[in-house]
Amino acid sequence: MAVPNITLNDGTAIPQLGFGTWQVPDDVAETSVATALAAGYRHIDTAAIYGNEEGVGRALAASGIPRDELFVTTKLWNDKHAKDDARKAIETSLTKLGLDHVDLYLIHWPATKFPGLFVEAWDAMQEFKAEGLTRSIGVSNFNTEHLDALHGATPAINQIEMHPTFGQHELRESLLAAGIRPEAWSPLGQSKDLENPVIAGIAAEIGKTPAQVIIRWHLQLGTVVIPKSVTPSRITSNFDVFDFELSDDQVARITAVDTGTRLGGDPLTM
Ligand code: 1BO
Repeated sequence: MAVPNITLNDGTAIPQLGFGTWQVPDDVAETSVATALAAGYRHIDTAAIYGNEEGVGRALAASGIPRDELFVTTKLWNDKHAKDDARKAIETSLTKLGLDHVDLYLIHWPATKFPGLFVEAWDAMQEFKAEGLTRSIGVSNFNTEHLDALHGATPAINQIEMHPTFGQHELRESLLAAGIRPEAWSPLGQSKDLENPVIAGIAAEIGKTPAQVIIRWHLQLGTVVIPKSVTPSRITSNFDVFDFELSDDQVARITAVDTGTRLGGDPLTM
């Protein structure tokens, strides 16, 4: 079954399920992205700081999939928020990816070491969009105060850490209300949430894997989700989530496992 597209606030369509590549080395990214594309994924997420844009680019090129059928995201790193640095950064990312544009360019973190400079980065990103270097622009790891600092701008996406034990439900709902699409990184809680008894129980009830249950939960909450794996069978099974639905009760039981425990970096210090 086809991955549903979500229309972002600027009219761009994004496949709701994508393939994440955080912590995947360049050579492994090439083979993993090739496996993902063969399995049917068309949305690939990388970042300059991941150090794997070249591997991702090689896999995209080798796939022979037409560019307009792919959705590629990359991200601007924290020490490149000044306008000229941001321009060099997107140009470098495009060269490494072997593309003339990406589909989504994100400010990776608010970068508290450089207070407020993300506003300058945001202005630069608007230029990149106008010039066609990226189709959409957004942010990652922004809380509501960071978003407010953008003076009424509405990024297309806010990609944040989100998984059952760290659901960020208040932020997720406020993003949806503002027309900013939430996107989940570490959507499986770095595999720790797979062991959660509620999730394992629902998986057993319906004959799906815990990862499939969690991915389905994200999809049903309206989140864009980018699970990562380097294991071919898991890459494939994580994509196989469109032939079943969780009941409202199952969604609510998963939502209730939230402990508010963050696994990755904190936007207030990164
Ligand atoms: C430092 C990277 C977090 C996920 O993009």
